[in-house]
Amino acid sequence: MPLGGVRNNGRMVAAPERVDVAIVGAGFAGMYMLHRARSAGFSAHVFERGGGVGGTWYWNRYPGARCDVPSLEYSYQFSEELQQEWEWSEKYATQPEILRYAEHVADRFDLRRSISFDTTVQTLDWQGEAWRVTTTRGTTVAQYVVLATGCLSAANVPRFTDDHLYEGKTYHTGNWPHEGVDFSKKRVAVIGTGSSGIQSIPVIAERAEHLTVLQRTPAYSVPARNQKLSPEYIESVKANYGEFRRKNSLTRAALGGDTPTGPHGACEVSDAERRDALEARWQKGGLLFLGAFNDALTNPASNQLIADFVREKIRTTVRDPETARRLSPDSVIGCKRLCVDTDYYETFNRPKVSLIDLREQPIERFTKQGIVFGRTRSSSASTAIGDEPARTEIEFDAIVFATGFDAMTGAINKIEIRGRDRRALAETWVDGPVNYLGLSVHGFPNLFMVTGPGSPSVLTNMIVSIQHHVEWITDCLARLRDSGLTTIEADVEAQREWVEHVNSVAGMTLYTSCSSWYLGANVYGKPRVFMPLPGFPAYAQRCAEVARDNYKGFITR
Ligand code: N01
Repeated sequence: MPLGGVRNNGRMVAAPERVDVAIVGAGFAGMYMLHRARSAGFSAHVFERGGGVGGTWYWNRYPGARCDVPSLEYSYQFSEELQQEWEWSEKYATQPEILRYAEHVADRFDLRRSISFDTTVQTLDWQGEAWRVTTTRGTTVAQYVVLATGCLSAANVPRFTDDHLYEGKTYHTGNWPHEGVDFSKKRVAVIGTGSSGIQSIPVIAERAEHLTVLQRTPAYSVPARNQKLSPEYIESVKANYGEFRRKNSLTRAALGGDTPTGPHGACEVSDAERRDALEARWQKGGLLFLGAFNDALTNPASNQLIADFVREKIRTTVRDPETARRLSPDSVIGCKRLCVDTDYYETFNRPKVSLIDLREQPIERFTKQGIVFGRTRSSSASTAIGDEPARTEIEFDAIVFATGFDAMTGAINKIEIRGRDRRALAETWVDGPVNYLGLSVHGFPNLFMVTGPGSPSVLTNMIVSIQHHVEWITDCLARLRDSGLTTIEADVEAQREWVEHVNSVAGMTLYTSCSSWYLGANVYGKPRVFMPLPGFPAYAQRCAEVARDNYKGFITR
């Protein structure tokens, strides 16, 4: 069952035989790493499997794809000229606009001459003093390697019985054809209702003859309230961009400094006050909905009240009570990443959209024309969902997999990485991705991760975390050079303490209470370890202290 491919729009740049810093990935992390390393006087080269820059925004071209962090925040802050000259058009930028921005950055900072596109890094071998980087096109020796591989870049494509028999078109949201897909006059299925599904479903529904949404777990979604940005608002942010950025970096998720988290717990206020606070955030739209109260992700009772509010919104939006019931999650809100939508729940009021709850009607097998759905005991009383009777084959012209990613470690594990004593990273990580500061792994000298497991990464505005990591890594490399040192590696004891710290911070929250991709629970056989560290400001402070303390917890030689 081949999934739709992508067109290559890159150009070929040969990699040097030797380089100070080899960078894997030309997304926002890899591009900035290249720029920063060069600016610090290092030779650097990027290897990118795609045909262009942009990383996640290069691959995720599905209908409706846009960022759910406001564009004035989801952008680099390292260059005042760049942030002043670039004009975002909407509160939440679309994928094409973000990709244009990435391309602009690549041109503006003359990055492309040091990027080999269409080049996949296959193995990394530590040679005692440097890394041998083997790609699909050759070999380069690098003193340092930076993995800028992205947290959500290895597509998760679940296998189903007889899926090879299906003869219609199949697509994964994270690997969308560059030429786009015309769904008009097509009977389409979307599998998955995470952020990608929730963004694409309303847009696919516009064109498709019929859309069937296959939902395993309902997600919580809040309205985006996207809008054009007014010149006055842009000007007001740009007039004091530094302060705007500073305020954002002081929040837990490094975003939304202008809308601070409410000062109370949800149980500490009256019903009317709670409703007003939640309604105000609902009307404003976006991820900061969860910041109405300061204990949304620490107090189960508060979380329940916030979840009740959203369930009521679903009930009052979706006209068919059965469909509304099926769309209503019963889990902890925010445990899986909150989704942000435009007309998601409203879409289920369209006669040409149906919902199949896979917990009641599981996918039994694929056929030449479509999917056969089974029936569970709990669903046997009701044999129909929307127009579709239970235990039946439904024909589809196209099936969209919005089934997510092997997050945080997936792209790293695709590379065969052998460190000191030829030990494989996959072996070191067999019980979970041990690391120090989310930046480094014991036994793998001179290897850095950008927004790796163990760092706040996906719980934050990614660009803030990326910029922080890149700057920390570059400063570290410069300090080593200035001190006449050539290798750095995480100390095993510091690593053990760090893993314990991440687990204990995560354990104080409700994040660990559901089967999320943060825990690796969406990928069969993946160890269940909560990977990101909640809380950007404390993390950034710790990294600064480590650096000030001569890279405490690292062994340097
Ligand atoms: O992936 P997901 P995503 N059978 O893992 C279902 C970021 N992002 O691509 O919940 C049936 O969230 C799965 O069901 P379940 C953002 O951080 C950001 O949507 O596992 N269903 C779930 O419904 C986001 O969190 C933006 O039971 C199966 C869905 O597929 C992250 O990327 C936009 C299945 C996967 O949801 C990932 O989002 C898009 C199976 N075998 C993404 N396997 C923005 O900035 C999986 N599913 C807006």
